[in-house]
Amino acid sequence: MTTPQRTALAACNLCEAICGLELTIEDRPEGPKVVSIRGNAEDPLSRGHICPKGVALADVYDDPDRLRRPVKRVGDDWVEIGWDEALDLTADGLSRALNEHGRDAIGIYFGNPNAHSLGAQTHGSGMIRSLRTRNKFSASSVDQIPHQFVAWQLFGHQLMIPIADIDRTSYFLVFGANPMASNGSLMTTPDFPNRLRELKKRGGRMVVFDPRRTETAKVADEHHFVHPGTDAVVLLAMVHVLFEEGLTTPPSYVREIESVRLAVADFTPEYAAEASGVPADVIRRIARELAAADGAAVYGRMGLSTQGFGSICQWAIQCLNILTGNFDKEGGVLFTEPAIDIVGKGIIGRGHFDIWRSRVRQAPEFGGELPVSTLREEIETPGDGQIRAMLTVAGNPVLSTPDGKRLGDAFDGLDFMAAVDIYLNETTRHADVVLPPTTALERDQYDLVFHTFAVRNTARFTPAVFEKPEGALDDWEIFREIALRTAARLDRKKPLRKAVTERARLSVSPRTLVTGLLLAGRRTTMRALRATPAGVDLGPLRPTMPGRLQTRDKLIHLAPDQVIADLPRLRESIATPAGDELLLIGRRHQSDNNSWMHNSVRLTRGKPRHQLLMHPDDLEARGLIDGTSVRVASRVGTVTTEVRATDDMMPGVVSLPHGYGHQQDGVRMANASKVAGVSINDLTDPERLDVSGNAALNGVPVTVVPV
Ligand SMILES: Nc1nc2c(c(=O)[nH]1)N[C@H]1C(S)=C(S)[C@@H](COP(=O)(O)OP(=O)(O)OC[C@H]3O[C@@H](n4cnc5c(=O)[nH]c(N)nc54)[C@H](O)[C@@H]3O)O[C@H]1N2
Ligand SMILES: Nc1nc2c(c(=O)[nH]1)N[C@H]1C(S)=C(S)[C@@H](COP(=O)(O)OP(=O)(O)OC[C@H]3O[C@@H](n4cnc5c(=O)[nH]c(N)nc54)[C@H](O)[C@@H]3O)O[C@H]1N2
Ligand code: SF4
Ligand SMILES: [Mo]
Repeated sequence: MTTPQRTALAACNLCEAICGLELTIEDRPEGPKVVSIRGNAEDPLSRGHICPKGVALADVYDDPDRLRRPVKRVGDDWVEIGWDEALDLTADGLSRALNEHGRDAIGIYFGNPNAHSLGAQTHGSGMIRSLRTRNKFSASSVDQIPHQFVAWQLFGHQLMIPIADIDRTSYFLVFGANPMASNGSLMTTPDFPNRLRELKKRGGRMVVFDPRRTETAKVADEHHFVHPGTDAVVLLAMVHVLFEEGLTTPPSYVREIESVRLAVADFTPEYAAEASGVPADVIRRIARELAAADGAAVYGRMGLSTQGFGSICQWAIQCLNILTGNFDKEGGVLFTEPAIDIVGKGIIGRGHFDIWRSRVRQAPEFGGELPVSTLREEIETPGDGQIRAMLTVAGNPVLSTPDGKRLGDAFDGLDFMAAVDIYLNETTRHADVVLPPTTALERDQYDLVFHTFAVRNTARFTPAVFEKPEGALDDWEIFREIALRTAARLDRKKPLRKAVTERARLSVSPRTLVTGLLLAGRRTTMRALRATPAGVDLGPLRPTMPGRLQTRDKLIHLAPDQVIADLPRLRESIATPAGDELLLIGRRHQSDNNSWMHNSVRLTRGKPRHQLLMHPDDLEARGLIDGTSVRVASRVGTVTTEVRATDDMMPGVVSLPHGYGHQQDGVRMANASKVAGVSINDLTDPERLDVSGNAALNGVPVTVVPV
């Protein structure tokens, strides 16, 4: 007898592409089983796209390693406990730190999957605020803070990030991004391969700058190697050429153009060529092509934002878009008009900078967060304001932030640590209690974040595919309970009436909130979205300037002080010779998902991909042999791993993926021994920061020697 099958629509929450999926489900006696997953061709944004990770979404749901009930640490063991006990333990630990040591005694780290969960978006910031601390950290400062820092200064809001109009552009200039593997970031572009094919069919071109000949570089019309960390001078030299050759056509609402001209005056193509390895004539030609193209978009991502000059890079990119007349133009870069407008409606604040600083290093906050590179010293350095208790939510900073392993050691010195997470991993294993929420298929999803960064305006509400298992909690319910139970234990209790309104506010479900926000936005309704579960198409990106600008005078001031002031540091860094060290950069693979999908057997099958990639000439110069073990050392640490020779690497540059280096001790991962590799973040350096406070994960000087 065959088990009856049914289909259900789901939204993939594993990367920024937010693909629509169609699941085939068998309702077996022991419970529902997803038997296959494919892309939903009806989805107006993802158009049927799916990648290997999307297929593995069901593995998370089924994974025996995944936590389904809270656990607490008893000696070296983990014991399952009930929710009440777990939430009380958490509130006890957090409130004790607050009561005994003051408001900054709690440290909070929010990881990447929070951006992909509706409940985390609607209720996360409420919980964080209730804990009052200034010691707030997140994965943003190992990721995209330079984009936000520049958007805040140029456009008046940290999330006003111009999106490349990939579906209509005729010239796509890409620095330090690998959308063929990542499916785009701060540019939600599901089905990038087909979108690129269409671009080429229109006669368009893609040009890529990357120190590795990546999957994206290989399908580009043109690829140029660039020395890690020197993109800023290449971009500024392109701006220089625009002025030199009279190619600037900025819109009327842009000011301070003369200041930009002066700032880039000595960044000549010849100077840039010497620093970056990109020939001066290439820099000149591309600047001219940008100005001449009928719709060109300049885009730079992780390779640019996580280097020492991420903010200068992101600023220079916007200068190129704006000065060539490609800003707010079809085929250039445009702002989205999402059905729920988190920018225009002020749901997320504009941003601010340096209103306070970290206690030990005096690093400025951005948007209320401190650089995660300063977290360890805030835990380890005694004194007023020292972090005594930690709460991590959907993050694995031991593998994902600089000098991560030592951060893990620091966690062991805390009075208390709680983690909201679905796995016992390198980070959560240091906690006293772990609280696992429901996962993607068990909760409603509306993407508040990534519709804002998508290459087309669409809206989609996906109800939970599976009912919440008996006794399980969604992340927003966990946040509500942590907030309320901790508040109830504080020495100076809030008046009761306030606690009641607080409970009421935190008890409104994400679905209800979305319904209200859609009404206010007037572009579509929950009813319409329920009737069209594949998603509603709201059309291509449109010009919205200057009306949508969030700057107070509705003008763009193109020469922001905080970025211009960093130019001397750039010049100095270029003057310093690199010696005979190699520069380490990161990479992503299509079948890896930051640090957390390695429990999936289907994603970890096949050839190992953890190796250090190195150019054959660099191997030879060191007497190294392809495939053997090497010792890689930086200022911060040393790791031993295998080296793989490939001329896809620029000579002088080596690459390791992040999210590897799983610890077998205390981590629940049946697959752990099958996933080789080391953590790149045992080499990256918490002292290397961009002016925005973002970590400079790329371009780390290392030496490589035989073992
Ligand atoms: N060297 C180097 N370092 C990097 C990068 C790099 O390119 N190079 N990339 C950086 C970038 S861009 C990012 S975004 C960060 C990511 O850094 P993090 O956000 O710190 O780490 P993730 O690997 O995304 O870990 C996600 C965690 O969330 C848990 N999780 C998954 N789903 C859920 C859920 O629904 N709810 C809850 N509560 N938990 C869940 C997983 O078990 C895992 O522990 O890494 C950064 N680190
Ligand atoms: N399959 C998969 N997809 C993902 C993720 C994943 O883990 N796996 N993670 C998601 C997340 S959280 C993010 S933030 C996005 C990131 O999306 P992308 O930014 O597209 O992804 P990366 O692979 O980090 O690309 C960075 C590129 O920069 C290059 N690079 C390094 N240093 C430099 C430099 O100094 N200059 C230049 N020009 N290039 C440099 C690297 O070689 C690499 O090709 O991907 C998302 N999508
Ligand atoms: S590209 Fe893959 S991981 Fe990203 S949303 Fe689509 S299916 Fe999920
Ligand atoms: Mo990221």
